Amino acid sequence: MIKKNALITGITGQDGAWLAKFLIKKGYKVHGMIRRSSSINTKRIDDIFQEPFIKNKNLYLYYGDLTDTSSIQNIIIKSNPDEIYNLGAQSHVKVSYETPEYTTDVNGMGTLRILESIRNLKLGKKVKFYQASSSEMFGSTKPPQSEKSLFAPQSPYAAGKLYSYWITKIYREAYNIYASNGILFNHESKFRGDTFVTKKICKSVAKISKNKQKKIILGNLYAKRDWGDARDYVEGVWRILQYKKPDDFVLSTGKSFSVKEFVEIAFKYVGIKVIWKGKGLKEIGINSKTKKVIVSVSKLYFRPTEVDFLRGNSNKARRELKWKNKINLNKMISDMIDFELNNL
Ligand code: NAP
Ligand code: F7E
Repeated sequence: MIKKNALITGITGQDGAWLAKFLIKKGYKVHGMIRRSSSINTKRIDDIFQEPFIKNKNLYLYYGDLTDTSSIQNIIIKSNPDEIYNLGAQSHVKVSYETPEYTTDVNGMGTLRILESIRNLKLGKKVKFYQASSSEMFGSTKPPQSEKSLFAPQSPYAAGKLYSYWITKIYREAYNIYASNGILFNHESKFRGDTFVTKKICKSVAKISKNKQKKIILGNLYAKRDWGDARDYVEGVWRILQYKKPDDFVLSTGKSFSVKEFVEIAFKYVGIKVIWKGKGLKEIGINSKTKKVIVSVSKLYFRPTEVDFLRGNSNKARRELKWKNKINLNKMISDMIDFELNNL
């Protein structure tokens, strides 16, 4: 049987790594775009890495960048993909305020560059394209947010993603390209980047429980997010490209928790109960047994504009794709903390 070729941008990131492993298990040949970095950035895919000269390889890596059209075209030609998953992005919302132009170039124009390459190379009939759209595009729109909700982006990150969402739809309709958006709500795992709130909390909780760190300093404790597990979500991403026609789908759990509730669940897992005192920047979390301060708040981690409340409605994906999330929040958090404890 001829193996399908999948090209993944962002293969070194959280979702790229999980998706690559998932597709290889499904029998795909996976091709990934990686960026040159002064320090090695492939740790999440080291377990599936294969030397360049081995026979019957199922993982191929190419240097490229979403800001570099020629590299995108060359990688598409070399990898001859049946499916392209565009997961590459400057994905940190807070950082997008500090690098708005770069973030827009990668997250917005990067998508256009791939779609234009598909069009110029006349691959419209052959290749399926997936765009990693985000619940951040809903911004201040009231929950639950679904495919039918209004978009009201609140950050340069979200605005760039919204451009990509629309250009994906436009190329689908204008040029008859199989191009779909997955509008994914937050999803986490042991592979999450260190500066996202869930990873930061789980890593700190593990260290605090072993007396290797005193406290966690956080920003807005009251933002609510619909957190799912990345392992479930990459399966949904694949299902989106197996659907009978190109379309847009929300993937979410339908449950929402505040950052503060996440902190409480994480500490509970290592046997620590948090008692809260104070308000605003003076709010602190205290270890009920030792009476030591283990959580505090700093304005350093607040954003110029915040998305207060995200909770998705993924009925369409559940009905049409037969997708469901299997890993609940407690299991996801305990897996993330166990990973950090093992690392200590
Ligand atoms: P991530 O861990 O930050 O990974 C981002 C990936 O993009 C990394 O491989 C990174 O490479 C690569 N990248 C960054 N800039 C690039 C550039 N200029 N050219 C080529 N590649 C570049 O993000 P993630 O959590 O896996 O998310 C995957 C995608 O889904 C992103 O597009 C994100 O915006 C979107 N999304 C994520 C979530 C979520 O909750 N995780 C929800 C909705 C949408 P390096 O390793 O070299 O930095
Ligand atoms: O923040 C609050 C922060 O950075 C979550 C990306 O994958 O999901 C992610 O974006 C919430 C926000 O993720 C800290 O203000 C409090 O309200 O983990 P985060 P995000 O901004 O929701 C979406 C769907 C994406 O598409 C993005 O690519 O937590 N928060 N204190 C904090 N956040 C961080 N990072 N650090 C804190 O100390």
